[in-house]
Amino acid sequence: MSRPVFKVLVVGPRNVGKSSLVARHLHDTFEENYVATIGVDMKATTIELPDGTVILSVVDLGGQQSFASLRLSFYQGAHHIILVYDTNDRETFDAIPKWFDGITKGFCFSGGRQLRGSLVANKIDLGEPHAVAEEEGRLLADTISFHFFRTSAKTGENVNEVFVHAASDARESMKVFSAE
Ligand SMILES: Nc1nc2c(ncn2[C@@H]2O[C@H](COP(=O)(O)OP(=O)(O)O)[C@@H](O)[C@H]2O)c(=O)[nH]1
Ligand SMILES: [Mg+2]
Repeated sequence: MSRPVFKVLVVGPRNVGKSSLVARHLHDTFEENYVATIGVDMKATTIELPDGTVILSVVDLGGQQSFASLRLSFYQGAHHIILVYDTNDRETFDAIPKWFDGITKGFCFSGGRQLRGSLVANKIDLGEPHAVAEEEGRLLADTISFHFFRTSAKTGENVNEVFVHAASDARESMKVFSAE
């Protein structure tokens, strides 16, 4: 039986932990030393859902401004967007609406497809008080109709949940789509 493949993008400002979340999910590892993602990194992962296996093609997009037009081309056809900020760095949270706008512009709405995604508050292991309160994150997630997660790539808390949700949400979107 063929397995459905869904395209998932991990996006957001630099240094928030995008690549770390992907590495935690894929290899269950964590690296303290920062290595900037140059351009784009693509990985595939298999997710077992209760009603079948799906494959996610995970695109980890470098946050540098010079890659803005490259990013735009990747947004097209994405099934789920994982938008990440650092819960201890307010600037990264304040930048999220701008990122969301960029995604909306690049995303192709053809055929009535909806933009679906998750808003991820990462680095919750760094302790209270966080620069961005949990409630603010939830409110923003509600505003853009994204699912909200609080994660730590360092401890692994909630990381797999994000990818499992992305997989089931992506598949759900296809059901809605094909039912129309
Ligand atoms: N304490 C802590 N540090 C993290 C976490 N996630 C990432 N980092 C660190 O933050 C830095 C940036 O991570 P990286 O994944 O490269 O960010 P990216 O630019 O968004 O891909 C690295 O030094 C990571 O070790 C986390 O959940 N907790
Ligand atoms: Mg990176």
